[in-house]
Amino acid sequence: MTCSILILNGPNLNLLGTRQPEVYGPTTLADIEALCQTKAAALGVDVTFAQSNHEGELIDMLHAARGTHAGIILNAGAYTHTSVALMDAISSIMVPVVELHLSNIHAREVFRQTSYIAPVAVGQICGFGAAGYPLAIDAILSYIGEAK
Ligand code: CA2
Repeated sequence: MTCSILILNGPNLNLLGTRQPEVYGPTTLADIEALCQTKAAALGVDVTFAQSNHEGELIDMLHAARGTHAGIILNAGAYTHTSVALMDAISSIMVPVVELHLSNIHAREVFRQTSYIAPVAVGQICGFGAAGYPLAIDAILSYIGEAK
């Protein structure tokens, strides 16, 4: 069966490429999805790409990943720094999660240096801009043993 990966993006990431390019780069979320689909096709895996500005919807999508996706790449946006609910959802689903950020959250404001996702993720990639997404696909596939 083809390995399926969920790439989940949180609040405000739908605005990528339209504002603050000095922080998040010029690439739009649609460009990033295209990058991920190209990478996935080259590796022979399926990628489902999604974005929501709503915490509960992100939690619903994490729950729905059980039995559907072999791994998850999560850029939880600002919920990274606030959401015990997302942390609990990840703990409960038994699907490995790679935490991803465009920016290097450790080199930014102090409040961004705390992640509620990190303790329940298998690892974190941050600071590489849009290029972090294909890196995260390699990372999650390596973790689940599907590395090509
Ligand atoms: O670096 C990342 O990927 C972040 O997850 C992005 C979040 C931020 O709150 C995290 O601390 C780090 C913010 C995404 C907001 O994206 C925008 C894009 C264009 C214009 C405004 C916001």
